[in-house]
Amino acid sequence: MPPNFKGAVDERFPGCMKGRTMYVIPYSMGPIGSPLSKIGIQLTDSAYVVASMRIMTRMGTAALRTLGDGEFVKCLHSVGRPLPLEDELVNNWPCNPEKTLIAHVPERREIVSFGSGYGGNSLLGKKCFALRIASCIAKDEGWLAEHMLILGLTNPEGKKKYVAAAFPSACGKTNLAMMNPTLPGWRVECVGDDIAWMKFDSDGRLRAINPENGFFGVAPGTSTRTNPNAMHTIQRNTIFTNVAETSEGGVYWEGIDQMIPAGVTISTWQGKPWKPGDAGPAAHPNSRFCAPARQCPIMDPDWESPKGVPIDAIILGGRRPAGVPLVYEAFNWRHGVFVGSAMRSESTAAAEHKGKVIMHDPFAMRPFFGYNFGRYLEHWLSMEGHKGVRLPKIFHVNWFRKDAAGNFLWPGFGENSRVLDWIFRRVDGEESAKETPIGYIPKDGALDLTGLSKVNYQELFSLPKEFWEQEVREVRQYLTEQVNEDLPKEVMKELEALEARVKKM
Ligand SMILES: [Mn+2]
Repeated sequence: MPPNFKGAVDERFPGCMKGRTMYVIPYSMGPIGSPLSKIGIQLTDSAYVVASMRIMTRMGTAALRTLGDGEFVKCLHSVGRPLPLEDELVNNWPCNPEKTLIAHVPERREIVSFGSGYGGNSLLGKKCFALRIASCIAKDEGWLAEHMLILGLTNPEGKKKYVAAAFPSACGKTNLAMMNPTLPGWRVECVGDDIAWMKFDSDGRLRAINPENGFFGVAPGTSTRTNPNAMHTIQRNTIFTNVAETSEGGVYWEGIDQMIPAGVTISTWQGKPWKPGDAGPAAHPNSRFCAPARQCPIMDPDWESPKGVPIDAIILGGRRPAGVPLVYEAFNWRHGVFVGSAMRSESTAAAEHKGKVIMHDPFAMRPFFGYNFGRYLEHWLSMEGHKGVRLPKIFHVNWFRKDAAGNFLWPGFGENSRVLDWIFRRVDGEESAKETPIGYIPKDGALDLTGLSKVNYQELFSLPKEFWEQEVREVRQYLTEQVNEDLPKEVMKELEALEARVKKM
């Protein structure tokens, strides 16, 4: 812990809630009473936080009863704006940007958050607890706390498997978690859309729970076309943050794909008049819906099962416009851990003029690691050493490859069920793969493309040598610079093996 930490806390907190109500929130991450669940208690001076935590966690007396005299994660939050206000609020948000402090003390199981009302900084059960603190607890206790969705997948014969999947932001994670498959007879059911806590049970099966109780999703781009199940979920009991508002009291955002009825006007997230065609977005690009999971029409019957659901496959992915095929399967667990360490995704750079860049985001955990990334990789590798465990197969997908003209090569959304179908069959041991230098891909005809006319299969799965040479160089540079001497030698060996295979392409 930095020596000035106590000083920084003491400078901010005394008197910071003056004039406001302090709330005490006992809550459970995970179903109440599940051996995989954990309890937290948050203090906050924000009613917005209380209302949102009530949706996102199991809050109240039941959590307190389950806690008894047990251990809990201590969460302290203040917006940092005592009343009466000394200066005017910006955009109606009580916050204190000059003094914002978000700190985690894993060894004391403690979170301190000052000056921000932003979801990730103020709903402390979510990223702060369920990923950063929990990843440390998981390391100590031999399990995994991951930035992954969980879904149940049922084939036309009624056989069911569960998969967990990690994607960086802007890859359609919530859409995949709530997908309506286009492949006839298939069914997807949702266990969670953001976080998975996973632990091997006494039979050696990896069991996962969703520690959350709701969805805190990005609103823009959500529509009845892209995610009808999410649209159904947010019809009631939902908190919208920084979306635009209609004169009828409804909500509006970019990509909502709804006609604005005659006579209805729209005000932006900042309360200014707006009409289609106006400059600037109506809703903030990171505006959110916060809705109870139980309102999702395709929640899995076992989504609250205390023992969790058995995970057969782990899917990793990214937004890769070039070079990375639609799907490939890792050769084995160790190779899969390497694939996770090398995950990259296209994102909009923070500085507007830089445009789009391919960012490294290992396991989609880059902002959420609670401890040293090298140790994290070691922890993943160590799963192989657990006696009698059935390790899930690891896959990598890319829904976002483009052709030379900049058009997507794959239709995505419900059509992604075709990829899930192949993954399902691979997990069942079907001989439907062929080996390539980067992993196994579907052998010719193994991916069901029935009814899809315009897919350029060759281009979708092509592996340009120059691209992969460059990729290896960039991954090596990243791992060397970022992890350095903490990089497990097994991961470096996987990189070198990939380099050698690419050389022979
Ligand atoms: Mn997330």
